[in-house]
Amino acid sequence: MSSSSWLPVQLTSMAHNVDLLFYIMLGIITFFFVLVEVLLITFLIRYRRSAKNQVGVNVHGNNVLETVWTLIPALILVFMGAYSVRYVYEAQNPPAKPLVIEVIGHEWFWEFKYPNGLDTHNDLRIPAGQNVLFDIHSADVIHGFYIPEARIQQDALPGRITQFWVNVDAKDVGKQFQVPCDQFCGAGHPIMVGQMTVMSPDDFNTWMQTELQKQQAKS
Ligand SMILES: [Cu+2]
Repeated sequence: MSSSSWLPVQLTSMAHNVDLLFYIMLGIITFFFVLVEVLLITFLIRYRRSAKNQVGVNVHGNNVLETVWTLIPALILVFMGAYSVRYVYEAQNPPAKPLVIEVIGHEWFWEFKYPNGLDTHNDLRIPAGQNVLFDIHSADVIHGFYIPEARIQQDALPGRITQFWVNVDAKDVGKQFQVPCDQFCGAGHPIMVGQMTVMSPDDFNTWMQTELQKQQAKS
């Protein structure tokens, strides 16, 4: 997966798709911005008031022109909307048999609950090459669970579960990423950052078991 200097690395195929969508939109927007500015400046100079041209032409409108410049933007917006919605559904509907990790927002930390009962604070670990589904909610106020490298965010709401899933490539094993809260949630919001570590599936299972034993020994 490629990366660029001005966006975070692309951790998943979803990140790749989101960036592609972003660049397509940026391209369309840049094209029309330049077109409009060039025409504006050209017309300003060409039709400015001059000695032989003191009074402007009284124009009452042009139905064909107005229909065209309404229809073209409308079609572009419909295209961008349809293109975006596809990815929203894709992000929220995981492929078969995902590993489910429960994500709970607290003032001001992230709690992660793993399938074997292990419970961590701000320490998120995921196995590479597996579909990992996050079941996200909040114990108090609204938080935002955000993985910048996956280009994906869901609000953590009290009393309601939101979801998204990721599948991280095996080449990213050992890498760590920050998982910040991206909804302002009170005085401790800036320090509400979890750490996500990508592990090999074997290491992940071993880690889950050992941590659970440590946790049980303590209680
Ligand atoms: Cu928060």
